[in-house]
Amino acid sequence: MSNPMNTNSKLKLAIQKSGRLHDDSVRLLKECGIDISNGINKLKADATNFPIEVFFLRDDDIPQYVEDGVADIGFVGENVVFEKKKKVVVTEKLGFGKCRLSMAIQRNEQYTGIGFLQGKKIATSYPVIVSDYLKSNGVDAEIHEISGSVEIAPGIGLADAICDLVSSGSTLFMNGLKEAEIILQSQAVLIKNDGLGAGKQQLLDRLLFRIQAVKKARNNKYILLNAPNHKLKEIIGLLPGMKSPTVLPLAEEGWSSVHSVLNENEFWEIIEQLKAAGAQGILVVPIEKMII
Ligand code: PRT
Ligand code: ZN
Repeated sequence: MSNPMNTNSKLKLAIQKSGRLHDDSVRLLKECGIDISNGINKLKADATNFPIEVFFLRDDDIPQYVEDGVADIGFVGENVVFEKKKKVVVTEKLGFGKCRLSMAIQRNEQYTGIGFLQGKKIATSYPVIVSDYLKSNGVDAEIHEISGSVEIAPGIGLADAICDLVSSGSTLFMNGLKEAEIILQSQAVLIKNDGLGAGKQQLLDRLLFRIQAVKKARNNKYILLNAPNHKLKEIIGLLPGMKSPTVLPLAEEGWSSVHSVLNENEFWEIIEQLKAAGAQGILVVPIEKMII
């Protein structure tokens, strides 16, 4: 039996030191019951209540550290994983850091399809993804790699188009650009080293179990409602639930309380149907963890 306090038996996790993914990465760990609150501003931190050691790194470096086994796993944008092409395994989508990598052109130009880019100059921080994309579409264009403020390139005459990450679209808008083509959708993912040993894999499975419970809970709501007994069958028919809903008699004769779980995507539609079917006193409660 290995000593659980031995560093080698700890799962080494790399997360972004600062930037857009940092807070959500720490929050996800916290929601998984893993506390690293003393470690902020350090290079690494130990969790107090799970055999995990957290490294704080630049997002661009995370795939390399995971490939080399310096870290066993990492939380990083899928866009970075595709760009770096390291030998790592994408294991789980984490549900935050959502964005898309898009081609954008000046607003006053008319986009005529991917052929528009033929012979043009494209500024980007993602030269590998962009070059693969152009190649697979049979387009020959010049790629200018720049590491930041890509959106200003067309305005200063450095490029005809850019390829950059977009979330709200306001950066493009403020720079007189418009989105022309989405190249990929991205979000933060958990990557793991390709040759993780059995002990580490066991720890990762425990962590993944928790992450999945947190993700499911985020996407679902607990719902309680009162229903007249003669409408129960119709109301229960509207509820997907985990198995069948819980039905309890109310003190008032002829009424029952119904408890179930609703997915966020179908939530409002089902609530409307429940009301129309005679449900009353509908309560919706967030779920902290969901294990099914
Ligand atoms: O210091 P370090 O190298 O670690 O960080 P970084 O500056 O390279 O990355 P950071 O913190 O900006 O982004 C980290 C990750 O967050 C990215 O790799 C993506 O996976 C994810 N992400 C999600 C985003 C965005 N959304 C995003 N909108 N990364 C960058 N942006 C930028 C984009 O480049 C553009 O400048 O935000 C601007 C566009 O945003 P909107 O809302 O105006 O469209
Ligand atoms: Zn970076």
